[in-house]
Amino acid sequence: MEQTLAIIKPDAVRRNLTGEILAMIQNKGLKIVGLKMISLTKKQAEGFYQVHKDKPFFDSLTDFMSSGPIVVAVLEGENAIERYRNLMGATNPENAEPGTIRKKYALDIEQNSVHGSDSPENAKIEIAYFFNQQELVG
Ligand code: IDP
Ligand code: MG
Repeated sequence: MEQTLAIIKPDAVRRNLTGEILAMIQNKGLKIVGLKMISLTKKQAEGFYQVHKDKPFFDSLTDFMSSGPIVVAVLEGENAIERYRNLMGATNPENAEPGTIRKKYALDIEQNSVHGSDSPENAKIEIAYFFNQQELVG
């Protein structure tokens, strides 16, 4: 069993897509074992996206991620990281496959509706950024 961190980003929460995106996740057989809605400060968004701090889009990305509520979820299942990345689709929605969340809902390469961890190491770090053990069901 593997766990991964999913985020429904402000562009999607704002458009009332939370339920539809969670349904797409559950329909793929991924189990939600942690879930909450929060608002990130600019500093918290910068902390989460530290790996991108030298990218030209860092300031704009962290403004966007702190522009409104997000929904953070921990997903569990066999091969959950890769399965959820496949469901999300490519970073740029223009390159995303039909049937993916980003193809369906993303507005552009930045406001692309969802986040997902990209490796077991990062999943652990990202889950711990938002959840303590008591907030995850067994
Ligand atoms: P990922 O979310 O598919 O893993 P990353 O390369 O890790 O993509 O980038 C993190 C986030 O930064 C993306 O989801 C997107 O919101 C934003 N981003 C990535 N590349 C660009 C870009 O070229 N311009 C603007 N925003 C970008
Ligand atoms: Mg990434």
